[in-house]
Parts: sequence; C-alpha cells; structure tokens
Amino acid sequence: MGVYDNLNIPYSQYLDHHGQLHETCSDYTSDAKNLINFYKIMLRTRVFDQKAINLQRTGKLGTYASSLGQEAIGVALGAAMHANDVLAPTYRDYAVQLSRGIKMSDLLLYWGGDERGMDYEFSREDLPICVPIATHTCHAVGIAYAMKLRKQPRVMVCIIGDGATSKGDFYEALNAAGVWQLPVIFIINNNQWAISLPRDKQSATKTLAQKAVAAEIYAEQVDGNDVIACYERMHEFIERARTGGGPCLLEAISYRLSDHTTADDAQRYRSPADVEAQWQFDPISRLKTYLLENQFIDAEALDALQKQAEQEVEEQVKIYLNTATQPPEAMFDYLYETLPEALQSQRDEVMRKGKKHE
Ligand SMILES: Cc1ncc(C[n+]2csc(CCOP(=O)(O)OP(=O)(O)O)c2C)c(N)n1
Ligand SMILES: [Mg+2]
Repeated sequence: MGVYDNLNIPYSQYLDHHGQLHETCSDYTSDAKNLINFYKIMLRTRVFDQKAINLQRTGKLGTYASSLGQEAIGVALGAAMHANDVLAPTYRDYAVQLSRGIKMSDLLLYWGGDERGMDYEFSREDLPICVPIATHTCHAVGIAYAMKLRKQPRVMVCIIGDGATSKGDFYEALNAAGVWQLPVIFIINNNQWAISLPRDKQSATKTLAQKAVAAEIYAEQVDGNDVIACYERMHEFIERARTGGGPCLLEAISYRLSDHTTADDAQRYRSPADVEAQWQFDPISRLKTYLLENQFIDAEALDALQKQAEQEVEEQVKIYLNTATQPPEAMFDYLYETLPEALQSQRDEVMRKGKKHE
C-alpha cells in the first residue's frame, strides 16, 4: 500500500493499441484531414530520425538523441499549440519542432555541432534544445511570468523527461508556477528510462503527475502512444491556461524504443525482448490501423506519404551537408557582446593555429 494511493490522477486513452477507439472524439480529431496530418508528421519525424542515426554512424553528424516511439506526444502538442505560444523543448522533441515549422536541416546543423541550427527561421521565439536536464523548467516559468505580466493570451509549454522530474529545478518551477498561477503547461515524456535508470528506480511516487499536487497544480496522465488522447488533453490544458486557468501538468506515458543516444548501447541494461514487446504499442502503427479500418486513407496514399517523407528528408540532408562550416574562431563570437580578455587571447591562438595549418 502506498501512502498516497487515494490520489485521483485521471488517465486518458482514446485509441487502444489495436487501433480501436473507446471515447468520443472532438470535432478536431473526428476530422480525417487532421488525423492524416498527425500521421504525416509522425512519419516525417521517424524517417528523419533514422536518417540522422545513419548520418551519425557514417561520421556525418555528432551524437544524436532519437525520438523513436515518442512521436505522438510531439505531434499532438504541435497541433494543440498556437503559433505564437512558446515551446521549451528537450533534445528529443523533433516531432513538435517539425510541427512548429522548424526545419530538419536546422536540427541536423545543431547535432552537427553548429549552433546556427538553433537560429530557427520559424517559431523564432521557441527556446533552443535544452540538453541540461530540467533547467529549462525555470526558464519556462520566467517566460510564462512575462506573458502574464504583459496580459498576452499566450501559453508557455515545457517538455521534460521522467528523469528530469527528480531535479530541484523542476520542483522550483512547479512551485512558482502554482503560486503565481502562470500560463505554463508542463509535459512529461515518461519514456520509462533516464539513460540506464528505469522509471521505478527514479521515483517512489505511483505517478510522476502527482508531483504537481504539492504545488496545487492540476495534473493528469495520458497514453503517450495515443496521438488522439494526447491532442485532446493538451488542447484542453493549453486553452485553459490561455484563458487564465493557470498551470497544468500532463504525464504522457511512452517508451523509448531506441538507445538513449547514439553514444549509448541499451542492450547493456535492458533486454531486446523487453524492447520488442513494446513495439505493439507503437503510436504510428496504431493510428495507421485506425485510419485504414475507417477508410480515412488507403494503402496507396499511405505509400505516397512514406515516399514524400523520404524525399523531404533527403533534400534536407543535402541542405545540411552543403552548409559551409563556420571557422573555428566562431565559437568565441556569439556568447558575449564584448569578449573577455582571457577568451580574446584564446581566440587569437585559434586564429594563429588556423593560419599555420593553411
Ligand atoms: C543537469 C544534467 N545532469 C545530467 C545530465 C546527463 N543526462 C543526459 S540525459 C540524462 C537522462 C535524462 O532522462 P529523462 O529526463 O528521462 O529524459 P530522456 O533522455 O529519457 O528523454 C542525463 C542524466 C544532463 N544532461 N544534465
Ligand atoms: Mg526518460
């Protein structure tokens, strides 16, 4: 018996893993066009992801964090957010970033070690990818505070992992968001792993969502492999925050089907059979079954979407590979308005060494 077994944290699932619908959809998710769009972006994300891993394996990209199996969360979020809302993403949130118009070539540039990749052409106010765990929860709260102060009808959305909910920053952010009633939504992508640490060794709480209770923040869980349920709950939470309803937290339960990053070998700490068993919950096949069974799409159109995604990824990779690299001294040039003396001498040295190699 847990101490807080009687906490009521609602859980939603619309589409089960056999592609069967158990709840009534809103007008938005009843519309086949919107569901096909969900499918399309999930597919684009997955094709992009596999290509990025291949690029890393062939020495054309740095370390890369895969989003395999977690595409539904981001695609739903991308549809639920307004263009002028602001996103604070982590390092595997490509699905929502692509939904918000961020280019694949920019994401590749970033993982290729070039910070210009975070100078997005669209959604320019979205934060750059946050690699330090949970630090962006506090940034999100600051931005939400500014939105409230300026009386803007905008919402701040912050995504974190299950492991990140153990960080002090997260609790500080929740506390401030709760007491100031800020327009911020916290989305936890509970993919069951924090590198090699499983969820049950991460936190003693029955749910991660209930961590919001102490901050008096409303929280729910959702099936993170069900793009329809994710969209319905996110849409409601975001619109509530937009109209002065304050912060909310949604724990989306997913599974990291890939290694943590390309620098990891997950076979060292979890069995391939366990991972294989999780494929039955794959968010893309689930939606595909639903679309086909309801004749919202046919096999031929699905094939065309696959080809389109592959073509787009190839084009974006070309743009990335054809982008001229920055000179080494560029790493000094964007952190400070005026470079501190100590760094100036390092910059000079890099320039001198560069000349010697020419
Ligand atoms: C402050 C900080 N501490 C440690 C790390 C090293 N680190 C990188 S990813 C990770 C695990 C994060 O797990 P989770 O929050 O569940 O996110 P996931 O990678 O599963 O999406 C850790 C500890 C880091 N990036 N930042
Ligand atoms: Mg995790």
